[in-house]
Amino acid sequence: MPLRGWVVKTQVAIVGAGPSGLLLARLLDRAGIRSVVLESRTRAYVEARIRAGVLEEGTVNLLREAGVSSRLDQDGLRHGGFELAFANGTHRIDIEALTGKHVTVYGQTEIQKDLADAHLAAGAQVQYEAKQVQLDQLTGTAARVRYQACGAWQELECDFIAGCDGFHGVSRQSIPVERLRQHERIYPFGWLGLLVDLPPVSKELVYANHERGFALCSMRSATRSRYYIQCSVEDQVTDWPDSRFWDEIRMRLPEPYAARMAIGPAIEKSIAPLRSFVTEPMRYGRLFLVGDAAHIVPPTGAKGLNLAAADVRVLYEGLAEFYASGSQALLDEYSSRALARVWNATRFSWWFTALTHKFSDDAFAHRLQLAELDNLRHSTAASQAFAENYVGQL
Ligand code: RFL
Ligand code: PHB
Repeated sequence: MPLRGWVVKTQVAIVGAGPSGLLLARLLDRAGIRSVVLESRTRAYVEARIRAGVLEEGTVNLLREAGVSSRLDQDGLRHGGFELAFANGTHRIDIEALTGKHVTVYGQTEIQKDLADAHLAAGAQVQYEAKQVQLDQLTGTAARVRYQACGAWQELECDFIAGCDGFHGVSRQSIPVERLRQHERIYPFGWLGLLVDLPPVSKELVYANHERGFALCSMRSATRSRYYIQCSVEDQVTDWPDSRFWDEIRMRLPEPYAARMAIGPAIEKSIAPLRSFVTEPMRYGRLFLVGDAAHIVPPTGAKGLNLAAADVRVLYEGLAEFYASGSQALLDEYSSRALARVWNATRFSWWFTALTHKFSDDAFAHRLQLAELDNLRHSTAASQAFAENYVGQL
């Protein structure tokens, strides 16, 4: 039976040290608001996960406000457009000309390291390997968080809990089911991702619609490429030796791209299922759900991390106002403000996935996709709507 430790008082308990948890912790710390971050995994595990790569301007601005952008400002790649590949050709969406905005390519793993380094440098800590996290008294006068660390039970008493613990975390599950509405779409395929230390096939991202399935050419730097192909949900990584991956992705790209693609041994390969998922509301008493704990979008629109950062901004503004003036007005608006953006990104990610992926062998459905893609060549209005959604709202 583990020993029982002291009860520690803090203002905000943050569950999860992914990008949303650490970003919130940095912003609160700079505003003089005390927090404790609990993470169930080790720092090395959290930093090894290869995930997002495309940041909206609003996300970059928030990372700047949090004081963690020096490497991002130096190494982030500014992208003013991307390519759509279909019917053996390409069409460029010039997001900069269409919206006046751009996106930044910078890996989530790097953001994760920048945030953790900045947190440590500020003298703050993350409790890694916190086990059996339990949330309690969420509608009482103070919330409680119990967890095991270093062989003992620990307890936090706090004003608020930020549930930043991702889709499989404990926070959402701590809310009585009858108090939540959950909306879900599971897609009948996954993404097989491969990371390789070779220059990307193109200076910009290439999203490909092909009758064999979707493919995406992305990157992390001028010498590191990130590629994805649509695969079956039943597939295992072992079904996809590197040679099969390279053969398949080249078949799904227009000839000139396939011909010049540099191929080599993968340094990481993984399969992610695709889902759309939204929880409403995103608050229960003193608990606020943030990022993937509240919502998941398919990665096609590159919105997951950007939505997580947008939630953090709204929650941070509410907490800052509360601790400055005692007013809960902004905190009371957290769920509705966050959900407006979440539903728009859910709509866009679903639409972009439907436009580019193979759902069945139905040739009619594929012809409709090609007609909609072709319409982007001719319609500035359609291209502009696409570009506005891709760069996101500020
Ligand atoms: P995370 O990153 O899942 O972090 C949650 C953290 O909580 C910890 N945890 C717990 N801690 C304590 N107690 C518990 N009981 C806990 N349970 C879990 C976990 O260990 C973890 O450290 O959620 P967060 O912070 O909300 O961040 C969300 C983003 O990670 C996610 O939305 C993006 O990665 C999604 N995503 C993309 N987003 C973009 O904006 N642009 C992209 O280009 C993009 N590409 C992607 C993606 C996600 C992908 N996969 C693998 C799902 C590409 C892929 C392939
Ligand atoms: C990535 O580089 O991981 C990436 C880029 C764009 C997307 C999704 C993922 O739409």
